[in-house]
Amino acid sequence: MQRRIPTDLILGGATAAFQIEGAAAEDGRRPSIWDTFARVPGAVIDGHNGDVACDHYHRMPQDVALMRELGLQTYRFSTSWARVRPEGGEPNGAGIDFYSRLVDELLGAGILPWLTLYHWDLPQALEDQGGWTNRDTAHRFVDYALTVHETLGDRVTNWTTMNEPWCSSFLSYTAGAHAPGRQSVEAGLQAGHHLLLAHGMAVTELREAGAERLGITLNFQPAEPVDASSASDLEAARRLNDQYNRFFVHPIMRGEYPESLLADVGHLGLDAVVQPGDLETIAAPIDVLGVNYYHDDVVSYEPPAAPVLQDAPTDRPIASPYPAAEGVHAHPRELPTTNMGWEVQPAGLTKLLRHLHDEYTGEAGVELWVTENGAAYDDEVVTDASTGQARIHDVERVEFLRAHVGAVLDAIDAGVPVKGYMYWSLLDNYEWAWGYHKRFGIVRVDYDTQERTVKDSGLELARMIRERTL
Ligand code: GBH
Repeated sequence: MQRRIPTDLILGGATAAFQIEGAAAEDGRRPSIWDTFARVPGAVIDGHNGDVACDHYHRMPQDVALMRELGLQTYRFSTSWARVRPEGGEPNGAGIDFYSRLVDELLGAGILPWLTLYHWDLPQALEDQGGWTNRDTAHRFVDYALTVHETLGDRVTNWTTMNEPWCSSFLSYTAGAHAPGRQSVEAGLQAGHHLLLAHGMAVTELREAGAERLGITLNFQPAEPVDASSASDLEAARRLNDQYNRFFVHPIMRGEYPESLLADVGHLGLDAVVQPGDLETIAAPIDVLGVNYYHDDVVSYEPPAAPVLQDAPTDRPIASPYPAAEGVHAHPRELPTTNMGWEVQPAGLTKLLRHLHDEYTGEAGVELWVTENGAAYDDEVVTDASTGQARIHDVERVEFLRAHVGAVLDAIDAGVPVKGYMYWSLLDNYEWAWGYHKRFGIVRVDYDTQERTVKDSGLELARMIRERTL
């Protein structure tokens, strides 16, 4: 049966600065922690780095023209702190100018700019002073946010402080899987709290500076017990949900860390880092909660500790990102998986949106937007016999996209007013520790020629936007 896509559901695509821009040393940009990390032997598969990436920095007008051709309604991108305040200190006009031109191009193409200030690329100079374990970094973040707002505030209405602070803290400072590659439970907890603080302070200051709509994007990976009658399985799901899914949303929406979470990790370094007034700052009212959803999990508790990150890209040892939940073990289900090994479970998205609406955003009047959802597949380029043109029949991604937009429609039908859906990603790009090996794009990038080819999934998203049907 054909379904209608409501006209007020905004559809688009997402990217992030480090993953697409390249031009790592141009116009005053200085290294970020990802430039450094990519050069640590074994940190990133095949030592891939972001020096060139999709060369978007030089091809931005063409890329926006492509978005216009697809009819995207919104484009979610991030600004690079290492361009705007290269050492974390003085602003750099040339760096800011790039985003000013990008915003002009987008507005000229009738595309709503959706700006994220921090998508993991901390200036290395700030990491050298402790990075997110240092409370001062939160203040530097506010300086940076205000600089971007000064230039773009007249044209950008949607401001997202952070993308997935769980990744910038626990995956980066505790597991060591992401930059800066530290492996300390205490550092992860400090980073988590300081990211929250930076978010709250920036929301307050940006609001005062006149920013219209403010929010944050969080990643959710809801956990359910393998056996709901098993006390240890229930406890496993509870721990994972606290540490992964509630660590950020709960203080932002409720002004406190969940008590059960504090019981797990408070004594490991979280209690020590929270100062009076912090939680009030963190709970500064927001307008939008961005939801990134890839998959959910079914878990059990199995001592001795089983590693949670089983799909590490290299041989470099990676620690558990879940302090006090090391024995939590995810169980594969009978579900199709993507090229990342992630299970495809669209129903989990509907459930998550309903949960967030009921638990947090509904009564607070905070809008829900799906700011990321997507899949990596091994795409094959074929040549169309009649036209001689390159084609990418990414059947699985088309299915993935359709199923997840359908899951959003299910949530809307259930009374959750979801406002938008951004597919991750517009372009194939630098997939962090997996380098260029994983392709999430609805547009293929040939990394030898930098040629872009719209995949069937891109054509399908364009069709959905045009015809408003699923
Ligand atoms: C997003 O992160 C990022 O925002 C984006 O930059 C990235 O390119 C995109 O997704 C695709 O990866 O089950 O223990 O192995 C995704 C967040 C966090 C989702 C880790 C999968 C697996 C943890 N990811 N999670 S585990």
